[in-house]
Amino acid sequence: TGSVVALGETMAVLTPVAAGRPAPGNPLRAGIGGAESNVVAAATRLGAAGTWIGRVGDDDLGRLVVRELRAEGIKVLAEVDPHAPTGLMLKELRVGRPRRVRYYRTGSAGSRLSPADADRAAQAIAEADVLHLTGITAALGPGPRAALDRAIRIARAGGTKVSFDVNHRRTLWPDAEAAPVLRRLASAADVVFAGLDEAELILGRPAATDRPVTEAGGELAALLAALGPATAVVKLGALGAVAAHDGSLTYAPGHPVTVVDAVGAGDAFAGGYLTALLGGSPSEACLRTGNALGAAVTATEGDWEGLPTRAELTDMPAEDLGARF
Ligand code: KDG
Repeated sequence: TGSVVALGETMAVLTPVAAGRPAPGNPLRAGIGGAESNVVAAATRLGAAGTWIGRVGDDDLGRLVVRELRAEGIKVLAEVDPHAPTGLMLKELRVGRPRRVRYYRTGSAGSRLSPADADRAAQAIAEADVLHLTGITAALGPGPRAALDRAIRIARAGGTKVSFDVNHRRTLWPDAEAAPVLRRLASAADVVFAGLDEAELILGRPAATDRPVTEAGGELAALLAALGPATAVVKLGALGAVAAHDGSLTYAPGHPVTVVDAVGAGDAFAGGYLTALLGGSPSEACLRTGNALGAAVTATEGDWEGLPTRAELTDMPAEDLGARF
């Protein structure tokens, strides 16, 4: 059912075992996370062939990243950088507040991505059905930004579709600097994913407030598609998502779940959507698969660990998801 390759930074993630600050009595659990590899993990669990291209340090955290991704059946094309450490992310688990992340990634191996990283993986990019990229890589600096451009060029030459998730990270760069770069990358993609606020940012206009958010989101999706992508998806969180595709709009509602950890939900959505798209599913089924995966990850701890396998997804009809978690 198709193949997905992604290029980006994957970091080690430290999560306090219990809610509250890290403390001697509240140890940190080590895991991994990265928007691009989260998407590949989602696709791989649904049966697609997945490849991750990135850089890690010559350290235990880098080995953790590589091992975890390989354990998921993902092909890892990682350059081990002897001059920079693997990036790190700390999850803040405060009682009664949504999960937040704090980055320790300045000067990390992943932030030293460059066009050479795309070149060394050129064959994997050219042979895949979809290349998935995100705005996080663009936020990491000029080298990673150039890596995105090179990867897109290789994909184009090889007939590989380009998927781009805006994934704007305000803690990495300000809106004014990000907007034109994200807009350019979205325009170059075949499939683009954006949250409502991200669509507003790159389109430079607010969503209409005088009609239901599903309609306002549909308008922004159509405007995003007008930038160039054949498919533009605007995610509406718990309300679901709307896609502009081939000149028509499709909406699929989300699933009410108890929120445990919403980080990674957008990646799960994108991975689900892309895998369904590769399987030839119509727009509405792609949205439903995306919504189901987003709900599963939201209802479980971790950025990607709660992703369902194909069998689990089949076992839990989308309509039942809300009741099951
Ligand atoms: O999309 C979820 C990501 O936020 C997380 O897994 C880590 O890639 C990440 C980032 O840069 O925030």
